Amino acid sequence: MTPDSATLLDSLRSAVGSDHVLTDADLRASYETDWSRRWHGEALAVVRPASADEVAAVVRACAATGVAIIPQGGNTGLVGGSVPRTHATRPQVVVSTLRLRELEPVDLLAGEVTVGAGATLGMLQAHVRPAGFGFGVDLGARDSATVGGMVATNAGGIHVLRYGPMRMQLVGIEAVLADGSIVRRLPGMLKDNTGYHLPSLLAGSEGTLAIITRVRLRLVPLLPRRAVALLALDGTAAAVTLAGALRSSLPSLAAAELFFDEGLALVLRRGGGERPFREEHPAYLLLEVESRVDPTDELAAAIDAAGEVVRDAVLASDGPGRERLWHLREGHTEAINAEGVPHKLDVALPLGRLAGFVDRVRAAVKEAAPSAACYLYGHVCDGNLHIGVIGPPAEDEGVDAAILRLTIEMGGTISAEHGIGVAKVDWLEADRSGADVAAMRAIKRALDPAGLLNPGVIFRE
Ligand code: FAD
Ligand code: 2HG
Ligand code: ZN
Repeated sequence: MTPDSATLLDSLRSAVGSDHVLTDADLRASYETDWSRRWHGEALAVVRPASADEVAAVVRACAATGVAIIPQGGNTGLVGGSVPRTHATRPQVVVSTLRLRELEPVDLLAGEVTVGAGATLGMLQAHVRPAGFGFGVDLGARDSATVGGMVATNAGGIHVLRYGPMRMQLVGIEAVLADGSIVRRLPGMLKDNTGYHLPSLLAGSEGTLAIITRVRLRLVPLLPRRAVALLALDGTAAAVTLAGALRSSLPSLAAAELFFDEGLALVLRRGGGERPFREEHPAYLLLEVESRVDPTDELAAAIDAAGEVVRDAVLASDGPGRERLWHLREGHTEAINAEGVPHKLDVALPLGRLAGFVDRVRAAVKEAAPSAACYLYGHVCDGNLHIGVIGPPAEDEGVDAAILRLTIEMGGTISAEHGIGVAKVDWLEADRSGADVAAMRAIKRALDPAGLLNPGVIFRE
């Protein structure tokens, strides 16, 4: 250990207490490898501050010694941005937000709440439910993903078609900047046009501009009655057209999720359960409707009205039945991870091109990695497709490059909801214009001139 490192550890211990500076390799391990196991690096320490002031003291100590800071919430991110870098040019400290978990009372007049960045989505949902509210963003990692991590990645998930991504739920923010100063604006006013909107800037910044410590969020009415249907269709184009039509004809529509038979078979093989339909079908569309009154009949009528495009359908209104159907979609991520270390891509296409992309991306993967297994699934109304590839070694970028090249060629985006992280750092300039990237770099330089916050994420160092 260098004298500088020893000084830094002393400063960190006096900032947060010795119990919350983890230097032992066993204790650090779960913070150093990401959820997919593709990304890994070593940290000098993992630090667990309990307040914005403690975070500021940690940042100042790291800044004084030039040590890089890796902000981390639930470590469920899928682009390698939440763990230390393998080939780092300087020592790294993970700053975990998991002790920033305060849940303030729901503001019933404004329909808003302020919560600590380390609270999980599940904690937020359980906190606001008794007050008659729900939260507009939901995703499969709800019991681990933190609110701060979700803001930092501008997470999307299953209800974007109705409420938009995380950025659209943000009313205010508290965050620690790279110089240790604290910006705090948690006004409880949806209307606040006083200059640049820092919450919007920090949404999607992936830990490169600030450490978010608290957020003020707008809430949505709790719609407790739900029904889910799984439809068998003859392809992606039918799913896109039907989901598009249901946006206007089925006002209670809350989710429309697409998957295919390879993924369904894998989820059943890994997690057990029965096939929902006797035959295999080219595509499956899961629909969820939510309302104050039972929306089952409305959903059934919409499926009837769709006519022959629906080859088969199952519908569930009771909790266990809905969960069984949702598991067929949400179980994809875990089932693929259980097969090996996945290559994970998260793209979006203009909706008119999604079906063509599905055909072409399968061919592109076959050409780049002939023996690989490829799973496609996603949020159809957002044009957002997830691609999980098992087979090529983790460090082999060939299949990733083939998918991203095709995405750009077809006018799509290389990151729909997971971010750039380290995984797609060499692709930002292929997706965004030179002027866009120059403006982003200018913001980064202005707020973090020494490049301390999450170096190597979004931009190559
Ligand atoms: P982490 O993984 O800890 O961090 C993610 C990024 O945010 C990193 O760059 C990190 O440095 C930064 N960060 C974290 N906390 C802070 C903070 N307080 N301040 C500044 N920067 C911070 N994502 C979706 O968008 N939609 C989905 O449907 C979805 N489903 C998922 C399902 C599963 C099973 C899994 C494993 C992941 C899923 N994800 C999904 C990805 C992941 O859950 C989200 O990206 C989530 O927002 C990450 O939150 P986290 O707290 O785990 O963040
Ligand atoms: C989902 O929609 C998540 O299930 C995770 O965004 C996607 O497994 C993935 O890559
Ligand atoms: Zn997703």
